[in-house]
Amino acid sequence: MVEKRKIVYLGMIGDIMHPGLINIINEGSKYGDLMIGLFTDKAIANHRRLPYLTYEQRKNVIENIKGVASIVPQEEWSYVENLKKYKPDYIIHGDDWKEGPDKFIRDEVLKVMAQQGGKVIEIPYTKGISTSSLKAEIDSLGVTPSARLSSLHRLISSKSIVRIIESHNGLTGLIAEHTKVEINGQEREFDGMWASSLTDSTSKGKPDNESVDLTTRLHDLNDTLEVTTKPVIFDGDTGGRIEHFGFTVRTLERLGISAVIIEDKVGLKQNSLFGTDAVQTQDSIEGFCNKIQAGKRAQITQDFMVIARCESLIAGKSVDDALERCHAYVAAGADAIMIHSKNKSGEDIKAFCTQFREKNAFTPIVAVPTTYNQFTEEELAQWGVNIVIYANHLLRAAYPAMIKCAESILRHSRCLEASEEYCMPIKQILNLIPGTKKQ
Ligand code: SPV
Ligand code: MG
Repeated sequence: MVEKRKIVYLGMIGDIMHPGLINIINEGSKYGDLMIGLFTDKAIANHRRLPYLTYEQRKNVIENIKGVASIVPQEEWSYVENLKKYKPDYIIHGDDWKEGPDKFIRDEVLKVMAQQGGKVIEIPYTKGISTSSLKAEIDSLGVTPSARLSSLHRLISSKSIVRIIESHNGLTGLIAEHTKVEINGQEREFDGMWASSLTDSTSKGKPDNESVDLTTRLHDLNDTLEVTTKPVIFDGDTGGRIEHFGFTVRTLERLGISAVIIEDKVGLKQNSLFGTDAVQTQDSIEGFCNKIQAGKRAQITQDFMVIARCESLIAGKSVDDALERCHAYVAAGADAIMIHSKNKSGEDIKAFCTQFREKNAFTPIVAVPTTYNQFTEEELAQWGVNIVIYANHLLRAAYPAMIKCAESILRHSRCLEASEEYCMPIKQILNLIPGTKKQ
């Protein structure tokens, strides 16, 4: 009787191939038929930045590597589901998972393999080359406008909720790009940036009423683009005159911006969070649909998104009014909708999302929980929200800190106290910006 060949399982992202990975493939294939568990974008998205290549592109590369017998999708970051499904005789992995954020993954694997009578093979980590060091080098080159532009679409389809934070200059761009926390062994970071009209205007000492013109805002957005690779959603205010909106869309696409959000208001725009305290006029459904269509007609890439923002709840109108408008905006071609409210309870947003989803299962919903900030991303995702925007927090955090520092200098007629209490050390600021120091 011919003995059945053993199955050897190797989990892989397979985005950047290098000799260390080829070494594991070679070693693994010595034990039997090597089955690659190829991580899907969805499996990766909550733990790491999305790969440069799509799943299909990665699959195409890996199935052509000598020693690979088969490829199966690994839909979760955890190996457990696939190990139970395919019951491999061996699993092979680099020994670098013994420490750091992947340690809990290893513990799970050891347990399941022991239960199923399989073996875990750990291959010494190949020194001097790793995916993360190659990735850091690629990232330091930046990103092309088209790769940045299309990345928002991929994030929406692979994450339960996409996490966006405002950036109004290069420094806040760096914060949005690089800030990470580790929670229960998982890395968490922001997925992209919001070019907010409120923070763009406020940081110039101007009101948020479209008095800072588009050219100026785009010029300054370049500072964020220069130092980041993540997608940007542009706050397009009302979108301006219908005749101008198509030009705005083309300009944004050329810069590699992924989406513009325009709000259904006309006339002098004021910030939404004034609610009914400011005179603000909503556009007619027909008028706003025409503007959406003008934007969609103008775009030249496939992936750029025109997102329609509904201000009914801000204007004190009903959830039904918002629903009627948003369904019409989607029918006119909006790629996503943003529903806004300044109500602290969040009940109106929850009711809107739930009812919107009854009729429309897929069109992405964007929420800006500035006032109803008690809800977690997980809760918003349960309501049906796909993108959460933290719209003004970096600027709101910086301003009070700067005021305290300025007051302290005035109070003490010197800067000793301010430096000690409110300032980062000089050494830290000198080294804050990557590439400052000459080697
Ligand atoms: C912005 O950030 O400029 C926005 C969101 O449009 S809000 O300020 O809440 O209107
Ligand atoms: Mg705005």
